[in-house]
Amino acid sequence: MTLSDKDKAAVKALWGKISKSADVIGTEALGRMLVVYPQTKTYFSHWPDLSPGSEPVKAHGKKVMGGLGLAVTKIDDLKTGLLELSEKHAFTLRVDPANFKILSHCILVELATIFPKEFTAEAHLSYDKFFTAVALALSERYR
Ligand code: HNI
Repeated sequence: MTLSDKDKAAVKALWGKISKSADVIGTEALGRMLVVYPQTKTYFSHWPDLSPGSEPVKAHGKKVMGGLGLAVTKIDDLKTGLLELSEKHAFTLRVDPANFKILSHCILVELATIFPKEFTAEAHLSYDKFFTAVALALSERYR
């Protein structure tokens, strides 16, 4: 998956807005993932409360969006830029990479909900490609 210059520009342009609402988007997307795809709950069974909007969901949503913010700054070399995060998800957390697509989908749904005007089909396409590239970079250390 290669991001064109146009994709990169589209991702960066909308990220300006997204980053201002990152906490809300992260909380909502993570809460949505845990409800719609309950199999993802297994990774967070050590949390006291996995319900939408709970404190751990909020705190973790913030972390995930921080990781995506890092990815935006490393958009020209995601593999290197996300190597440490990949290492962590592969060896310490042992997250099945199939879940990256699931979370990406939930974030896309939130972007469409929160930014109905700005999240055009073109922006959707660029963000879909971006999340695919991020997922691939996060999977780098799995083999
Ligand atoms: Ni993920 C921890 C970023 C997808 C399960 N994750 C993190 C951290 C960041 C992060 C940042 C904090 C790391 C640290 O403490 O050093 N995760 C991301 C990003 C994506 C992603 C950018 C994809 C968009 N993670 C997923 C998915 C799952 C997942 C799809 C499982 C369904 N992540 C975890 C778990 C932790 C985690 C589990 C540790 C959380 C905790 O509280 O123990």
